[in-house]
Amino acid sequence: MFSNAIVRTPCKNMVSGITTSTLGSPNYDLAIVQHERYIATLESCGVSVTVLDKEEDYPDSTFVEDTALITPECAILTNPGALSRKGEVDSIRDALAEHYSELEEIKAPGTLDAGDVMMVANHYYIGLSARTNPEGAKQLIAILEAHGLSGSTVAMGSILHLKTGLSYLENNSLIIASGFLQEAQFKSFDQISIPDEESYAANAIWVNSKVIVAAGFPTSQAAIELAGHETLALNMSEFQKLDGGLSCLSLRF
Ligand code: CIR
Repeated sequence: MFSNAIVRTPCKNMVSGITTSTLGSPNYDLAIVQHERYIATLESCGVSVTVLDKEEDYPDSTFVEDTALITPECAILTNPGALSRKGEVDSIRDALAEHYSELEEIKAPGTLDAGDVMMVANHYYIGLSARTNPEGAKQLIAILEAHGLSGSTVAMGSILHLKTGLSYLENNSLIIASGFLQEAQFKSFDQISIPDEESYAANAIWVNSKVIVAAGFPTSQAAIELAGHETLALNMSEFQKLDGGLSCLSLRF
């Protein structure tokens, strides 16, 4: 169960955020409305949400998930793979210091975006992406093992982050995009397969027995419900324009 979440209000400079999408520039006012609904939905699931001030120096700073990995045993600050995002970690350090007396850290030359890390009970799957390098993954596995946890790496194709294509919904239930269907590490999960034309729907979040999904992907939402999950759908259009999904917008613990 999650009691807390940390989010950050999008900054106006989000329009200069990193993206590979061809969906156009985000509408800032609409992004703020979507972000407020995201917060309200987390709160409706019983989560207390800390909202950090926007940081105009960091266009992608609303995607707080990438800056830290929070486990039940420890919190780990990352060294984000994109140069323009490294400075986002400083204020997350301050926010997490209120909850954790000791913070672990991924250090250069290791890089890691926590969007590449998927927690399944005590095990952490780490995607080797353009943002997360083998050294970053190695450091993370060493930190996890020091705290009685474990990690393994996952080869990735062209998607941004591991959790762009995978979402764990507890009780062995796994949303999976087609690019991961052949991966041996995921064969034993109860898979909810996402059609390629709805690939954005592969990023969803389990929050206290509800699953928050992106609105507008009816086949995927129906498949998630058929697997026994109660869904809450949110319009994410302005964050999708920056390659960001539901998980990216919060740190949940
Ligand atoms: C980036 O490219 O870093 C941002 N525009 C999107 C980050 C999305 N975060 C995530 O998937 N965890």
